[in-house]
Amino acid sequence: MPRKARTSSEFRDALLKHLTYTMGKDPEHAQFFDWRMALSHAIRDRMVDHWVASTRKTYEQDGKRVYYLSMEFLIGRLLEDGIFNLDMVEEVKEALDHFGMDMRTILNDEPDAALGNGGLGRLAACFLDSLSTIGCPAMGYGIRYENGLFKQSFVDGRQVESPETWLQEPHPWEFERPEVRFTLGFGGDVIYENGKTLWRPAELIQAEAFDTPIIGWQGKWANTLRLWAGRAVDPFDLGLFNAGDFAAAAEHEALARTISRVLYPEDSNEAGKELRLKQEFFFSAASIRDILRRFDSQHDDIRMLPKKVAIQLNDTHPAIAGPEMLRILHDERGLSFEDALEIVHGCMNYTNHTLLPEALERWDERLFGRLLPRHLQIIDRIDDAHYKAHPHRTLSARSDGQVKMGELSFIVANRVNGVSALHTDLMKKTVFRELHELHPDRIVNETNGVTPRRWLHSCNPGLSRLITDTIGEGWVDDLEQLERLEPLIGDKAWIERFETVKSDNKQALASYVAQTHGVKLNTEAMFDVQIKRMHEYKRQHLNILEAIAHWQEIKDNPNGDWTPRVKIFAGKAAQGYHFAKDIIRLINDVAKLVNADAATRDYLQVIFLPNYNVTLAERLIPAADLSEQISTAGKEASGTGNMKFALNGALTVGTLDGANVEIRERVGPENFFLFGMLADEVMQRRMIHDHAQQAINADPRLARALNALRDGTFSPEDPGRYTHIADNLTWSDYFLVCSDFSDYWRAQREVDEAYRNPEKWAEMAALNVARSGWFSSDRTIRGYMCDIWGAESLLA
Ligand code: 26V
Repeated sequence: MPRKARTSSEFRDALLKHLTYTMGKDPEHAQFFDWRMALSHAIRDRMVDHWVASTRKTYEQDGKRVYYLSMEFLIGRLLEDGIFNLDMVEEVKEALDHFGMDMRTILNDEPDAALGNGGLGRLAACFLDSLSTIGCPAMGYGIRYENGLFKQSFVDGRQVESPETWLQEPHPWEFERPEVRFTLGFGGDVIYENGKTLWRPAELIQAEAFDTPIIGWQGKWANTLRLWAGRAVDPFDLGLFNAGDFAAAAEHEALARTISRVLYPEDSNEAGKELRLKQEFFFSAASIRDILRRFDSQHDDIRMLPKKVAIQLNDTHPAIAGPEMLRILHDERGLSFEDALEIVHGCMNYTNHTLLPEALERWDERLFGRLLPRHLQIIDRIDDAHYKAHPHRTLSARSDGQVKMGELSFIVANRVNGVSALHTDLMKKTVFRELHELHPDRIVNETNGVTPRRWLHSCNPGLSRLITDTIGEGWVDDLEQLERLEPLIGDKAWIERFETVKSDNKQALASYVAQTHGVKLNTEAMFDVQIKRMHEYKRQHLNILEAIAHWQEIKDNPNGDWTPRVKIFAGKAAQGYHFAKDIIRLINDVAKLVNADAATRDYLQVIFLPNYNVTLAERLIPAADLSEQISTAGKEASGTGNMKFALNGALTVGTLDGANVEIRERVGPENFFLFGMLADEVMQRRMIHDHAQQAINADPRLARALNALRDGTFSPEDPGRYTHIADNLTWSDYFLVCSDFSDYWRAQREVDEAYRNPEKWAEMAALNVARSGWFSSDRTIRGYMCDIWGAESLLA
């Protein structure tokens, strides 16, 4: 029998076996869910073989291991990812065909693992993929949230949140590890006993491990994502139960579970803050214990730790890991404070992901001291040691009644990195200016990247096929090979195939939108896409204001020669961020009016798709013509969506912010629509007290669009609904929407002009693809391995 035929019948048998013995169903009665679970288990079996082999090799080689501590891992769906990474697409299709099942339907049955908010969490997921593809021995540590990021729907155009319940049905990818449990404490006292300082926590809780295998490209290596779940030390108080207090008897259990219940509870009230700090300590402390336990199982000299362990703090959320490790080494293991600090410093590194002042973590020292009294003392000693080494400066982690997690992370870390060239530069000049002067070699840059497996090969099979037909398959784990497409771009037949891929992807998106939302999109029009979290600095309101002005102009001259556009938005707003929620509502109200306008609807459509998540991004990005990356310069640390769009052949309209700067450099300024002030111009502009009014006075289009917000054009039933947005933009406009409006308008008209020449547009788009290879997260991870971790691949 030929090999292929045998393997596919083997896989078919494996699938049937799981349907029968794992799910307890026969093919006649199985539902989609049963098929998906059976398929997931059959794929998982294949992963486990690689996983066990990788783990064994890691122990044998005893090289340096990397531990990536992150409060968020936005991994999305895993089944399709697994099938693609194991290169089993054809085999799976055949096996499902045999049983009369459609692969797409089965894959679409899987819920997203939405264990993250946005960029930071998705980056962590791309990094896991790259670490496994490269064969770097690594482990991700995070929290197994029972409820991931909320679901978003719209009622009368307004965002409504509902809980996300991905764990209500069995999750086939994780292995519960009841034997891996650590008991952790909160509160209590610090006591001094026989010359030793010891922490006696008042409240105890357990962290239980759940492991998910993370398979790399072609299954050559697999690492582990270990997520911690909260468990009660003593789940049930029989004494209370017998005394008749049934609620109190189970209270322990409920409290313990709360800790891993929700992703980022609201940060605006004291109770919420306390729970978040508890979550941070909970997963950091469990991870540190696990790391030390693993090290101890193979070594007996703790001084070797920095040679064997590199820990990466994904933002400051796990920063408490530093003081906790110090506490264990000093208080529990008896090392001198100085030696312990040196060891911790040798292991820890910190990535900063934002310069926004409101997002820099700071804890009230009373709250901090109440939950973690010993850690507060240790932070003081870290400050003292730092001051002793640099006596002429008073830079401390604890000051003004607060514990500053950014400063703490910087002082403890061996390396500190930013996530794009511009952001790293601004870090040195702004938030960490003084610390950078003291430690000029500590800050390094590692520009973000995205995994080409998920963000091209699997989400855009048409383009993937065209690329593979042209240059072979090597690009999937060596993305800079995309350069080899460049000579083909002048080839008419090739560029036509490239155009066909994009138009098929647009068609597919349009059918999906028609089916799910009942809106018919004009696929001849340019698909102009802005998808990301809702935030004033990301300026979705700049985009919609330009759309309003454009609509007004088309209405003035409905027989003009307009370039048709479909403006697509998606993104969630934080529950308590009312201004961002009002921008969503505004976009929905504009969509309602504009899409119903017979005079303009052939030229302009607007749609806001609900519940943006990884899966929706995978549908939208391959279908985009234009990528909106329009943040106020200096505010977006990097962006990673910007890279995904360029890689999938969308052109960017954007500011010189974050990684846009590097994207433009690489794809060529002639293939990028630039507008807006530069980061330093932004700072200058803010000094002008009436910058917004000046901009409005100078641009009648902007004035007219703002008037439409004020006069109730988009909310006739409630004319005052958007006055506050117009007022905000007129009187304060911190993010300089008005000041950048005219130049944005100019860039958008250039976009229109360029789109009218389809051949030229396709060439520019194809150049974006060919020149985006550097934005692979494989390149980013190699940078971390070399500049930060000193880790090596274990693949031959
Ligand atoms: C901060 C806060 C503070 C207020 C309470 C809730 C909350 C939640 C998360 C954060 C940190 C957000 C940091 C973040 O996601 N940064 C993004 O990181 C991406 C990966 O490096 C980068 O591409 C984006 O530009 C950056 O915004």
